[in-house]
Amino acid sequence: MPTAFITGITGQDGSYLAEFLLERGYDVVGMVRRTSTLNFHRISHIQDRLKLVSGDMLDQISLIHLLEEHRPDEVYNLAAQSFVQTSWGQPVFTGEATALGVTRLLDAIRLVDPQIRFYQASSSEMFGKVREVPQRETTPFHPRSPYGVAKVYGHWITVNYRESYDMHCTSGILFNHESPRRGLEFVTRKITHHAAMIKLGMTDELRLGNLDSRRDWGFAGDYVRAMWLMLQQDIPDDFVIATSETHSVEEFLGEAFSYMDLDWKEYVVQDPQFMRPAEVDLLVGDPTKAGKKLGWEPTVTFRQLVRLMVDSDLRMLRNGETPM
Ligand code: NAP
Ligand code: G4F
Repeated sequence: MPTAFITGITGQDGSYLAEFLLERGYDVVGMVRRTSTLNFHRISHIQDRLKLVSGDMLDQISLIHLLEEHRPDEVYNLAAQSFVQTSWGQPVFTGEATALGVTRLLDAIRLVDPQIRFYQASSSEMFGKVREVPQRETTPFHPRSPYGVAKVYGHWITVNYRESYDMHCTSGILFNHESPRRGLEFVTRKITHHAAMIKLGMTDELRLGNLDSRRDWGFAGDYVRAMWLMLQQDIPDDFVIATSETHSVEEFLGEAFSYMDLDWKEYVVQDPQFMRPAEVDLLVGDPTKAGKKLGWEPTVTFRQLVRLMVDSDLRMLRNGETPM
């Protein structure tokens, strides 16, 4: 059985990737950081099939020891301070976790076993103020937040270890991907969760920032499959993963609210606290290379994605479940 080591296993993508790899017969080792209260809600249904181990992207020794002990074949680096808005308030922490954390992990692999295959969770936020539409692997980067800057560092250090040490290091440049397990602070989940609460009479207001920005939103379950496909290639490379469709925040609102026969204009209040110092106005990816080389394509449409998230939030709220 191959062994996979996942950082960020408690997050949205970590939970879907762990499910995916377990189904393929992998032994899955997930790194979690110590917290005063458990936050395993996204992986509680598979927890007995995982090996959860303690470590932190800020702590080099923990990474080296964990790799020495578990000797994985594949490492998926999903851990990051991943919320763009927070990165202005905590730029140094974001740099430590999201940028330098990648080097710590790559160096740990180089020391313990340079044959380990490595996946880096790069981001369409690197394109920022876009220089080309749609964005491809060759589109120049122009990040617009400390998070985006940190991800550019993570991307290039991954390329650098590939070129310097001939290691199997791959960077997946993933566009926004969502699911019922998306954090409540991200705009899609914030919208679907509030729309469901409004439908159930639990609130009558949704406070948002910029409604004009456009994103290429796909389904997280599809995107973790792409991560695995990338590490099965003989030659490591960089891949854009996207749907090639773009929609505005306002369109997402319209889709979610109209699905429940609600008019979003009656409930949404624009609030300056959710505006960003610098915005990424338009993201839309070109996944042609992933289609050709990996045989990857998305299976969930924009409308299906919105509806499956709304349905899940309605169900959770009706059942009194703690939101994921
Ligand atoms: P997420 O839900 O925010 O999960 C982030 C994970 O990183 C959590 O498990 C978190 O642990 C962990 N983490 C944070 N700081 C850490 C540290 N210092 N040491 C160890 N673990 C740490 O993010 P996601 O949406 O699953 O995204 C996964 C990765 O893909 C991230 O790197 C993100 O930046 C990147 N990405 C995401 C998207 C997207 O649209 N979702 C698009 C492109 C790239 P806790 O649970 O303890 O906080
Ligand atoms: O949902 P968001 O916070 O996602 P954002 O900034 O695009 O970042 C996500 O996708 C990246 C990939 O491109 C990942 F790398 C990153 O880790 C993360 O997963 O915001 C989307 C858009 C922004 O333009 C934001 O200004 O929605 C706008 N927005 C408007 N009102 C809001 C709000 N965003 C949030 N989070 N909350 C609001 O109230």
